[in-house]
Amino acid sequence: MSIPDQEYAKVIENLKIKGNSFVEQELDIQEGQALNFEEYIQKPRFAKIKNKKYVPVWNRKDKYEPLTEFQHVDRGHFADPSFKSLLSKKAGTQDYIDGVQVRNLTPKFGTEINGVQLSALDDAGKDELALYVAQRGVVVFRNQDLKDKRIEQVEALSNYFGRPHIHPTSPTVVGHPEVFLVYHENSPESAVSGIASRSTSTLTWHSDVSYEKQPAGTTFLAYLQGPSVGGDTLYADTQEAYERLSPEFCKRLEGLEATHSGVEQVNGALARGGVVRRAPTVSTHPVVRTHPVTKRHSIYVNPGFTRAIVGYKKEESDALLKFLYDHITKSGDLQIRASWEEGTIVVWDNRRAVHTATYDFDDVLTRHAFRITPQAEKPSEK
Ligand SMILES: O=C(O)CCC(=O)C(=O)O
Ligand SMILES: [Fe+2]
Repeated sequence: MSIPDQEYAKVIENLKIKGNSFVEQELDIQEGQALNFEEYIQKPRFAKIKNKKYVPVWNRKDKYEPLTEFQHVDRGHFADPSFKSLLSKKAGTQDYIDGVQVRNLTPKFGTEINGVQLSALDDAGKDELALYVAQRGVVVFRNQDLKDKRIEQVEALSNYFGRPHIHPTSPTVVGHPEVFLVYHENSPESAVSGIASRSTSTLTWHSDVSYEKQPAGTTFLAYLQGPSVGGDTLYADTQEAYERLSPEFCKRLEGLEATHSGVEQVNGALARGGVVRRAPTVSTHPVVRTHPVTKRHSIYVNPGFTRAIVGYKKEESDALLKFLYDHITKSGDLQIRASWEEGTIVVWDNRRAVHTATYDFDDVLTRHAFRITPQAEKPSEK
């Protein structure tokens, strides 16, 4: 169900009334004559940003129609499971060539790789990446040069794995709305102290854009700068979480569906005078989904966007979701934490891994990363 047009018009009207409390007028990059990106990136607000190509923009003029359905064929289907293009195994052996280091972070979930350059992968390597990430859930690649390449190359990578998603509310890169930015700066709105004053924890577990009809699949987050320590991203394995449930409990979940909502995210953007590019969506997805390539099941609910179990009374829905969230987010033995360095790219499969940023660092810092978010198939239980 998407929000009807009249509702959307009200939302936009509200935005105009609220004005620009957080995103000042000068941050509106207009098309054509008003665009002067050179001046914009020199603003004192952005002085601490190292990679000016990725300076955040919030363009109020960007408006998009509701997303349409498309057919997704996962690249993992085409992969050579020996991973010889991705990991450059020596012909006929299980050994990696010199310089490629592969270290599993836990037995079943998460791997760190050094010595593979994602920007240089050929199509066979990219297909293997899709499969490898599906099999490991999260893969941390160090020393990546993608941030120094043309943004067109970043977009092409996104396009390869699915349909690049344009986020309804997050900052983007001028001229490249498919590039999603994580941007934390020392402003009252984003300060860690602000978050900490509202909540005892800064964690916000979610699977990216699960409110879309076809949510994210193989997803990349590339780090540009941030604290020397802290700001790790936590990931939890919802496939392992499913496999730990009793057969009786799995039967209870069979056939259940849940609603996922993007409305609150849009309302949050409106409340701070932010950008809304598209009317928010609410989708219904199975509680257990099957990965199209690995055929493994995972629990597809998350505290960030899931709202209710379809057909359950409120108390029943709240109780079941609370159990599933606790099981996933409090089981440290199915989680990893990814630490970041300039040039780290983490690739994860949003069908399997839920994640959260951590705001445990000094709030005077700029934390800056870009994400590409290819949309995948409509979640399906079978
Ligand atoms: O900032 C982070 O650590 C993660 C942000 C996030 O949730 C994302 O990029 O999908
Ligand atoms: Fe996320």
